[in-house]
Order: sequence, then structure tokens, then C-alpha cells
Amino acid sequence: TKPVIPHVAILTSSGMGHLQPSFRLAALLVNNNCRVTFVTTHPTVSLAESNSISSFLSAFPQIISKTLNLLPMDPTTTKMTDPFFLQWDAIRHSSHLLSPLLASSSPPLTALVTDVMIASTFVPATTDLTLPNYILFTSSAKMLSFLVCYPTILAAIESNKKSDHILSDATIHINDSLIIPTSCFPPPLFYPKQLFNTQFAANAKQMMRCDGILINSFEGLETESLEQLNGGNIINGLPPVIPIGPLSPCDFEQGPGLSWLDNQLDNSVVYVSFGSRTSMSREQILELGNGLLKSGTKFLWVVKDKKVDKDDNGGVEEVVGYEFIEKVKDKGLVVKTWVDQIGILSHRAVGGFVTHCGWNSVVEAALCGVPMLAWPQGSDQRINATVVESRGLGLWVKSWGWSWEEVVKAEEIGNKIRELMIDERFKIRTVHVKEEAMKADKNVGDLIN
Ligand code: BUP
Repeated sequence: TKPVIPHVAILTSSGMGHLQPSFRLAALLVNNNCRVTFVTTHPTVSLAESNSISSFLSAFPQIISKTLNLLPMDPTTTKMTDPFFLQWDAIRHSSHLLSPLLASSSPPLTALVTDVMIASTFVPATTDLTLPNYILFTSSAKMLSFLVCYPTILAAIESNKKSDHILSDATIHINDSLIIPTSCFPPPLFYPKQLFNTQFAANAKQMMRCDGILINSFEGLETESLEQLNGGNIINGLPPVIPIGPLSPCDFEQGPGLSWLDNQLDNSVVYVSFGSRTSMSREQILELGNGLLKSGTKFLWVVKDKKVDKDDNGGVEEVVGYEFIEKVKDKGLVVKTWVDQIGILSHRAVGGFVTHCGWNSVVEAALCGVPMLAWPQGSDQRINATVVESRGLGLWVKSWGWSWEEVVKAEEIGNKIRELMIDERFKIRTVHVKEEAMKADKNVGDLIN
């Protein structure tokens, strides 16, 4: 019989936190002699997405590119306003277009990988593609533990009944060794009958039906959570959870480099970024700026006051103030553009990272051995911060609220940044986890054999 050439289709969703791991997975497969068809959706929400898709496809001409043209949606039919959530919904509503798009793939497809946020729609069963289906989970194994139990939790909330998972309003009981405070999740997750919740639960249910869950994590970072998931201790019948992290960055992600950073001393700079879709209030930006000055640490700060970059036309001075830029001349660099984050984190001058704990950022910091000051702002970020804290990879001040809550004052921010930069324990732990990261196996064998 003719040997089967592995040919994997990857279907992405929206947001850089989802695209970036999809690119890196595609690169990993290509490097393992696998054909890849990469399906992107059109239009994209942000410029960062469209720019990075173009760079990725130019860097990998051997990858077959397909575009799923999204059907127009009427945003007034849903109460959701977040453009990224709306995009996930639009992708779901265009799901029937996937089968015709992939039908004539040559050589024939051998597997389909679907991003978790659209998992419920794009399974072979619903798309006529009778292929093994893997789900790319873009958050932590700890978040996955919660997600797979979420349908039961939501059903109990919606029917006002008791559930084994709900011990009290304050905690979620996953099992006896995993009890998570409800304060770790955005409150709307526990409101009944919301579109986002229903879809979140549907994606979770799909986890149980797929052939495997690919996760950008590794044993050295999330030993217990991975063991519990694969040992049947979280939920019975979960397909294998396959750690493929830390996903290595691709060459095309490299930026031009920052000469300012090259001129700084080793481990002297704190890098500050809250990811690609977290905007901060002007009031908090002001306090953070002053906090950075008070810390006495040199800093590289990626500032963002709009959720979507397309809405962001002003210069950095308009956000932080001309006076601030003047004041920080020798102390820091403030930018408002897309930066090469992995290039920055791996730069010898960077010794700390103030992060919102988007999972990609946490894994990248772990890969580069950079201690973190966790300042989660929404979604899965508090759960991810618990991983940072429990692994000893940095600090988390739990009283610092969600982005819509109380403003954190400059003095406190400055003190914590100083603590992050001088505490040797974080450096020792991060160096250890970095070594584990370098050794981690990336088990894509299941996908391509
Ligand atoms: Br901003 C920014 N450069 O300037 P997360 C981000 N990134 O390379 P998010 C850059 O985008 P979700 C920039 O390295 C990471 O790979 C960064 O993902 C990269 O956060 C990715 O950290 C951002 O998961 O996504 O954007 O909030 O909400 O899905 O976690």
C-alpha cells in the first residue's frame, strides 16, 4: 500500500493569542515532514492579525493557504460587544463553508486541528469531513481542568440545582486536590443564559469527543495539572491531553531589534505588556507610568488603550502625555506598536516582565527564564497567574483587581516591580523551568503518524 503522507489542516480563530500558537504549531508540523493546509478567516479583527498572517504565509511558501470568507453577521442579534467574541460567533455561523473549502485537498487530509474557541462547530461530524479531529487549546492545563467541568457547572447554575463542583459561591471544586476560588474567573461566567457561556460550554463538551487536545504547556511547568488530566482525575473519558509546548517562535516573528535595549545592563530592564487585546484606562496608565518611575528600574513599556489596533490612530505621547515622555528619556522606552516580544524576553538586558498572564506570554517568559509580576486583567488570566505563583516564577498581588475594578496606585506598583527585580528566588526558579522547557518533548507524533 502507498504510504500516507500526513497532511494536517489547521483552522484558526481570531486574536493573536490564538493565531500565534497556530503559526508555531504549523511550523512544527512542517519541520516534521508534514503537509499543512492553513485556514484563516476573512476579514480579520485586527491589523496585527492580518499583518502576521501575511508574514507567516510568505515565510512558509510550502504551506497551502485557504481563506474562509465569513458570512456577514448582524451584531445587534447578540448582546456581546467584544469584537473578538463576535468574530468567533461569525466563524461558527460560517462553519458549513469549511467542507467545500477542504474537499479537494491534495494529498487528502489526514487530520484537522481546530482552535478551541470554535471547537464546537468545526468537528468532522458536523462538517462532513471524516477526519481525526484535534483541538488546539491555547491556555493552561489548569484552565483546561476548569473548562472540561464547566458544562456541569453551568447546567447546575442554570437549573438552580446543586452540583458536586459547586461547594459554595466562593469556590469551584474540581476534585479534592483542585479547588479554585470563583474570584479567579470573570463573574459573567457564572451568570445563567449568556451566549458566551453557552458557547464556552459547547466548546468544552466537544473536548470530550475529539481525538486529542494539543496544549501549549509542558511537564516542567504544569506537572500536576497534566498528570491529573491524563490520569482521569478531572473528568472521565477525556481524550489524551498532548503537551506540545513550549511552542518555539518562528524566524518570521523576529523584529528589527531595539538599540535602546542593547545599551542597557544585563537583567536591568523590566518589560511591561498586557497582550494584544487588553486595553487599560487612562487613569491606570497614568498610575502605571508613575509606578515605573518610582520603581527606579529601567523599563520597556508597550502601552495600549484600545482593544483593537485598527481603532488606535494616536501617538504614544497622546496616551501617556508629552510630559511623561520627556521625564522618562533616560529611564525607559514607551511604545505603542507591535513588538517582537520573544526577542525582548530573550534579550540579556530584560530581567522582569509585568504581564497580564495571557497564556502565550506566560509560556514565553518561562521559555526565556524571565520572572513575572502577574497582573491579570480578564478571561483565563487569573488562573494562569496561579500557575506563575505556584511555580515560584514571580509575584501575584491578588488584591489588584480586574481591569474594570479599582485603579492600582503608583507607589504600590513601584514597590512590587522593585521586589520582582531584586528577589533572587524568582530568578533561580525561572532558570530551572527554562531548563525544563528546553528539554520538553513536543509530541506531535500522534498527529502525523
Ligand atoms: Br502586544 C504583543 N508582540 O507587541 P497572549 C503581543 N505579542 O509578539 P493575548 C507580540 O502575541 P489571549 C506584541 O508574544 C504572544 O505570543 C506575544 O498572546 C505576542 O495574550 C501573543 O499572551 C499574545 O496569550 O491573547 O493577546 O491577550 O487573550 O488569547 O490570551
